[in-house]
Amino acid sequence: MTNIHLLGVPMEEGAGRRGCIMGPAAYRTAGLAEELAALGHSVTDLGDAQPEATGPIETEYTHLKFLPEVAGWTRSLHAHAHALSQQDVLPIYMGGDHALALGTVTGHVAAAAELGRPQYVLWLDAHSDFNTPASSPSGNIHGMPMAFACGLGGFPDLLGKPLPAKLDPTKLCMIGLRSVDREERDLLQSSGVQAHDMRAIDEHGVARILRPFLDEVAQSNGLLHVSLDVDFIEPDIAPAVGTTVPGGATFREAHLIMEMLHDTGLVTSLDLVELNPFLDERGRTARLMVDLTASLFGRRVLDRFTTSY
Ligand code: Z70
Ligand code: MN
Ligand code: MN
Ligand code: MN
Repeated sequence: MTNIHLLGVPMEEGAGRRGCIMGPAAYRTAGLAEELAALGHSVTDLGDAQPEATGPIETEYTHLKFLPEVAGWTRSLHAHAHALSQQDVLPIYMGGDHALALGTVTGHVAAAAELGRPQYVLWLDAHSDFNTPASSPSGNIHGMPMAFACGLGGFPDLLGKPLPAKLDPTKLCMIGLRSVDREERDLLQSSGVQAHDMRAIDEHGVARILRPFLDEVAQSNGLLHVSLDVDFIEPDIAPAVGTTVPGGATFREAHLIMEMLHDTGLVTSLDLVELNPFLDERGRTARLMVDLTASLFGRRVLDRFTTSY
């Protein structure tokens, strides 16, 4: 039994189009809390977070969109994540666009550093979201959170203070990549991120990619934050997302990852991001995200006492 705390993050300013603000309401309507409770967990819905008020944020990068709004969310979510990590709870951040990870990931990294434990991040996304303000072609800040968390240069004062601790890029594993900008790719590869594109899934399967990373987290007594972007999944089955990229993870690949994560018991926090209910078809994407979350929290077909066939 896990003590799960749900926190709504109705933000959309990091994304290129509107609608993610409705994400938390869609997860509630799709029954996320009820499904997790039905699996035997204790579930508390904390309601929705609010952004901090900020003044104008200085930067030479004038193409950054909604910078004061995103900074307000980053400061608020960093504080929420830091505080939640000091309770005996597993937070689920119901987004909201992926810029929310500017706050959630940096808050968990800061808390892990205080504990003296390594913080790992599993990033399930079509995009690496590893742009810096200088490399970003769009100015959409949801394309940048992992570069920010790893301490790359050029960012304005999003957090209202220096980063308390940087995410070690070698402890960041990305699976599902199929849309990475040119300069972003150079940053990603020179930083040493464990980046896996869709070709890697085709050649090896998700289990062979994920297992060594989970083994590493376990062996180093690490904490594990999972950040699940809707566009990780094939858009034919998960259409409610602003940036659809064909060739995504299948229903079965996505569920297998969730089941493997559950079996390890390693996950300590979770983002559900980029759901845009305005673009959904009769709630199917919201329901799929709820079902995937249920797999991560123990829903299964058969109990497995052995992994060898
Ligand atoms: C592009 C950019 C992005 C999500 C789109 C796209 C980033 N690399 N991230 N959708 N979730 O604008 O930086
Ligand atoms: Mn993303
Ligand atoms: Mn602290
Ligand atoms: Mn994405």
